[in-house]
Amino acid sequence: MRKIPSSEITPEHTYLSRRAFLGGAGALSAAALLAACGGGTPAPAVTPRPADGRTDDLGDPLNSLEQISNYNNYYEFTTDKEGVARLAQQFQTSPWEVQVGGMVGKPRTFGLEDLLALGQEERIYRLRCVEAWSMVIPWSGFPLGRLLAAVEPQAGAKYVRFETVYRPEEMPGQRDRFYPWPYVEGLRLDEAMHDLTLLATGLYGQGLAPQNGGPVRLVVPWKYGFKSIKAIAKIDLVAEAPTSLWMALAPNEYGFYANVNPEVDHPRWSQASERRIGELRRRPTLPFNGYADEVAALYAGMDLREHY
Ligand SMILES: Nc1nc2c(c(=O)[nH]1)N[C@H]1C(S)=C(S)[C@@H](COP(=O)(O)O)O[C@H]1N2
Ligand SMILES: [Mo]
Repeated sequence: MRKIPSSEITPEHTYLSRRAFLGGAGALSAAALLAACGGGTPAPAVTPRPADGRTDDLGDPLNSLEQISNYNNYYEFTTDKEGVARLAQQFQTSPWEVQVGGMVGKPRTFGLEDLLALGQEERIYRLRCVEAWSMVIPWSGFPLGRLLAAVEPQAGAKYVRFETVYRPEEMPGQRDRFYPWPYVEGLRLDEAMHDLTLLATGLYGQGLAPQNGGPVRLVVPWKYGFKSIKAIAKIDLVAEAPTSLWMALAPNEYGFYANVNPEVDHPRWSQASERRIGELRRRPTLPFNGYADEVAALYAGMDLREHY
């Protein structure tokens, strides 16, 4: 099996990263990080520490709003996780439209208000990045299946393709032509219709901040975090499996499925364990990120090593 000792720093982009490092994730002062909390988004309420006493379904505490909003992967802004919040402050999340089309009976453009009208429930999910760190996040949103049902998928539609907004003037990382922007992700239609699959419009009871993918992003809790595409501008029902940005960049490292699987290592590090942000000791990674009871049946009969 592809096995390489894991380390604390195992970024998704490392093998092609000379440019990322040249681009310079400069050292941000603590003051700058704190200052990043204001700006274009509603200021976070008092940050409870540790979190607010609530837990996920496995009894583990929520990560704090401060942790969730200051440690982000969002390559449209920067590859520096602690620098995203500041760079995303000016990002315009309003007005916002999501175009839903492709193989559907009723194509439609949804404004953010239309999305909010589809419901707002809270879902406490683990987010497990392919880099082997994780958090517990209280999202708000609604099952994606509700939106898909509203546009009436046609019989030939087998996959859903998602696209992030393309605004290089606001997203400095998108000016780096090395990446095949815009960010694209995809799900099989049955995965997209699964009740756990969320379109998130908030967290900790607030609107979704730009660094977390505001105003609307996908959350697929049993898959590695990169599937949970941020700042969605377009959703299409399609016949063939879409090629994601990560598949296009490194097909041997990032497959279409990307189900969390402790038994299938990344070519450059182990996936057997992970570091929960805020904890010192690593913890074992769970099959399907702990959601196997709910989702394993989606993959019955599939070789999950082949379909990574
Ligand atoms: N458009 C877009 N979506 C994205 C990413 C990105 O770089 N661009 N990063 C992904 C990765 S690798 C992870 S782990 C999660 C991180 O979400 P968070 O910053 O809200 O914790 O967002 C995912 N969605
Ligand atoms: Mo990630």
